[in-house]
Amino acid sequence: MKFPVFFHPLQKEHKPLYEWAFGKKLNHPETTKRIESILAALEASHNIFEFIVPEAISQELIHNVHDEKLTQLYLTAEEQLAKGKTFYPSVFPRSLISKKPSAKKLAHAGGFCFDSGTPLTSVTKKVAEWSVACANGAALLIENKKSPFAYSLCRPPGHHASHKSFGGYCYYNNAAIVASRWAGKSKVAIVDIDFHHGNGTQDIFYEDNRVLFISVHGHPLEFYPYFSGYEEEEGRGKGKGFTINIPLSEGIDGYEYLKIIDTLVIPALKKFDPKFLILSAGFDTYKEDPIGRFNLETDDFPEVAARFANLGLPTLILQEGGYSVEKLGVNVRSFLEGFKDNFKKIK
Ligand code: Q9C
Ligand code: ZN
Repeated sequence: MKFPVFFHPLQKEHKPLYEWAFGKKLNHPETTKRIESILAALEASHNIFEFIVPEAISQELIHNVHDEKLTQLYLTAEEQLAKGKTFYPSVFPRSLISKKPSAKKLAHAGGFCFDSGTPLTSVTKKVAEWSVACANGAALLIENKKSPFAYSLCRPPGHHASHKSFGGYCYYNNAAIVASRWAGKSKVAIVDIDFHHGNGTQDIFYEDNRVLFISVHGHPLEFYPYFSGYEEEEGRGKGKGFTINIPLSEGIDGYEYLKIIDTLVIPALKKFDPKFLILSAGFDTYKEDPIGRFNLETDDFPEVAARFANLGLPTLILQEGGYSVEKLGVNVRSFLEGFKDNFKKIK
């Protein structure tokens, strides 16, 4: 059996040009070169990977997780922005007595957004929907037992997007949308191995005991998203204990990283005993990544993947970050091959 890979060509139309960070206008790291790099690497191994174009999804699927106002705002961008024009929110309300933002006014977008790196365009709604569709297509294949695992080339990524806010290059939370549906029937674990804390996914399931969320990331005292991902965040109410944050200092190498996976992540997963596993797979942990500050090498990725494959769980692997366009494709391929080679059968 080949490794199923979900991708829709319309995801290529997403072209954020720049981001505002530290008072500067920077070239946007989340470019179409990223998918080109991944597609080229996987296509070069077409004897191993099978490409599948997903079917469209319903709005309802998205609104199991996201406030309809978020969709309304993306629709406003679709209707009001000329082709190629971008809108960057620059006022973000903080006051508890502030007026509720209107999803019909682009100038109010800051009311649904938490950073200045995630622009709206006329295609935001469409591309974000196709990214969800990839995740959903892969999820359906797994739950229908057509394949024990699948990879979804999600772009834009999702793990920073929360119930009613976008940011961190993310518009809809692909992982959370699948997890929320699966959690209706079975226990689900999400392991987030992107360099950045998956604040959106954490928020969405913070009071939920059906979804275990584990994130291993650069310490938020130093790194984006700064305001979440601390060790003491461990869930609330009946969700207490079902969020696990493992912030790490910069420069960590593959050996140290794997030790964290082996001693903290895998035991927590075994204890929770989920029926489904979702990997929020970011590759900005790579040593040459322009944003991340860990030191993982290409050969470390199959090792990381092997740890999860050994669990023998139905597993959905979702693309999150990873900005070394030179090596991103090779790193993704190494990870997926490592996963496939070590997956025996569903336990
Ligand atoms: N230019 C994901 O990896 N900007 N999002 C940092 C450095 C935000 C990363 C500033 C990073 C968001 C999905
Ligand atoms: Zn990231």
